[in-house]
Amino acid sequence: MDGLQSTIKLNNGVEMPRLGLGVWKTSNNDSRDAVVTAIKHGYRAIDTAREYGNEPGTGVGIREGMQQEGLKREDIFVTTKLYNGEQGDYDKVSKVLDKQLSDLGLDYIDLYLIHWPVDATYLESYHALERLYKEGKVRAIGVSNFDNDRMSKLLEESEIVPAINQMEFNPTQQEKEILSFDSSHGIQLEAWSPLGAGKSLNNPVIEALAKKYSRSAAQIILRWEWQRDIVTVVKSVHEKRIVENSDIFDFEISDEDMQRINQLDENKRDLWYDDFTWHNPNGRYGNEIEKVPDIKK
Ligand code: 1BO
Repeated sequence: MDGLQSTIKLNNGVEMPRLGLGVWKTSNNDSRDAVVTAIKHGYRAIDTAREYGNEPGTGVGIREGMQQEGLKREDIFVTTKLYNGEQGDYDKVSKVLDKQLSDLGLDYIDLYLIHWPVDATYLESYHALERLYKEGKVRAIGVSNFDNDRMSKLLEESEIVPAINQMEFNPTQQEKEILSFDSSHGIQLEAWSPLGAGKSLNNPVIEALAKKYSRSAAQIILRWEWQRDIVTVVKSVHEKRIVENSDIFDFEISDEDMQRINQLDENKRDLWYDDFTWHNPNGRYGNEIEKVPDIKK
């Protein structure tokens, strides 16, 4: 039976949970609490990033959640990302990863992604990730926000095919070309902003389907993504929503209704690399790095 512990096999054989908690735009304290709550309710995948500024809080949440639920490290799948201003050669990236591991309080990462394809550095950075993967510091490597041109170049000039491309994906942004290109190369698409920053929740088609299936709009969208075989990370810091977002396994959207959602695609991204520079972890999209209390022993 499908559930929060259902996994997908990545192209290197590693099993990754198909639905997880994301902590973008969340403070350290809120990340810690959300992660503990999510693990308590069965989530097994946690997605953070250096850029979010909340790896310390997320790490405490992971360790506290594991302790409370009697889980082992291998029961949780942790994703984090290499931030734009810290991309570079192996020596540089290796030090950054060590810092991220120390902030998270973990000794390996399950999935390490290049957060954005900084044109001057993404190839060199990916080669560094390949080496870190071979050294066993990360169990899988991948990218985020790579369009087909950048992905083609990466594939031509590297040895290991990325396991994941994490993209903005939701009913109004379905990344058809990227999805098709990535799938044809064995790269799994993963959704960030799966609810379209809340916009898709008020879409009349989604609202009508929510009524028809007696589900929330968020559940309809997350179930649609599930049936599309998209790996998804969804953010919430509220226990009720964390539970609601994962309660999508006891109903199925019909083929016809799946098509109705597929037709909502406007191919419009909310955020794209070319629109901004993004080098400050405490800047426009980051949180202040706070002192976060360690887990209660
Ligand atoms: C702009 C950040 C996207 C999610 O990682």
